[in-house]
Amino acid sequence: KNITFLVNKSEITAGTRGASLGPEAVMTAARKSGSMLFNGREPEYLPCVNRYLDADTTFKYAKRIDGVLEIYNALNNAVSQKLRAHQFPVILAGDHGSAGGTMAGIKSAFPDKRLGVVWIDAHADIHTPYTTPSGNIHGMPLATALALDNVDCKQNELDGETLSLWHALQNVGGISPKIKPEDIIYVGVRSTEPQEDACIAQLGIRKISVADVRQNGAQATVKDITDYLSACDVMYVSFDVDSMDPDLTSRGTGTPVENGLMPSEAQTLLEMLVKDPKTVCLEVVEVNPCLDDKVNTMAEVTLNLLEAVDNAVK
Ligand code: DIR
Ligand code: MN
Ligand code: MN
Ligand code: MN
Repeated sequence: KNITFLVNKSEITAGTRGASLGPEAVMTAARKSGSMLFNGREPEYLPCVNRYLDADTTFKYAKRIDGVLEIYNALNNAVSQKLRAHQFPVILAGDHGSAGGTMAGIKSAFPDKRLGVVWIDAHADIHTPYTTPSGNIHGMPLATALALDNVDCKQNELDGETLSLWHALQNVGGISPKIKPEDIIYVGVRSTEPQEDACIAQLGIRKISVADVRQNGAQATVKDITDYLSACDVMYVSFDVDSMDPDLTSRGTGTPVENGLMPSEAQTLLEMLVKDPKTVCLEVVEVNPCLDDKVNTMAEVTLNLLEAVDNAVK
C-alpha cells in the first residue's frame, strides 16, 4: 500500500476551537523528533472551510452544515481519486465531522463493494439534526453515511433548509445509504446520549468496549472485528484520538473521556487493521494542541501511531 496523506484542516463541526491545528501539530512533532514520515511525501491539503467560523453560527441543529457540504464534496473527490490511483489515503483531519465525505469518496471509488467501517472513538457520532444535543456535526458523520433521519427519537424541529442540506450530505457521491448498520463496529465508545443509545439498539450496531480490548488483547480484537465484517469487501478505519485515555495523551483533544484505550492498544489495533488487504483508507482526527496539558503530547502520541501504521503497511 502506498500511503498518501490528505490534510483536512476543518474544525467547523467541533464545539471547541483548535482542532484545525491538529494535523500541523503532528507534522511539527515529526520535524522535532527527526521522523521521516512526511519526508518525500508532502501531504496534500483539502480546501479550507474554517472561514465559516468567522460568521454567526448558522443552522442551530446542524451548525455550519453548508460548510460541511463543501468539505464533503471536496473529500469525495480527493479520496475517490486517490483510491482509483491505487493509493492508500490517510486523512489527517481536524474534527471528525467530515468523515462522511471520506466514506462518500470510498463508495464513489468502489460503488459495487460492500463497505465495512471500524469506528474507534469515545463517541458514537450517530446523532442526526433531529437528536443532537449540541448541533455540532462531529457528532453526526455515521448518520449521514447510514442516511438516517431517525424519526423514532426526534426531539428537535428542523426547518426545510436544514433538512435539505442534511439530505444533500447523505447524497454526496450519488450513493445513499453508503453503509449498512451491520457493517459498522464501534471500538472504545463510552460517551453517548440516550438518543444515540436508542438508535444503536434499534439498528443493532455492534460495540467492543475498552474493557473487551483489555481483556481479550488488541490482536484478538482485530480478529474479532475482521470476522464480524467478513461479508464486507473493503474496510475504512476511522480513528478519533479521544478513543485513547486522556491521562495517557495529555488531554489534547476537544472532548476527552476518561478510561480510554492505552496508546499501545490503539497501536496494535491500527497496525493489524491497516495490514488487512481489505482496509483501503484510514482517518485520524481530533488532535487539538490548543487544549494539550503538556506541549504537543497528543500530537507526539499520534505521530507514533502513524509511524507504526507506516511500518505495518510497508
Ligand atoms: C456529543 C459529543 N455526542 C455531541 N460528540 C462528540 O455533541 O453530539 N464529541 N463527537 O467528540
Ligand atoms: Mn468522533
Ligand atoms: Mn470522539
Ligand atoms: Mn468529536
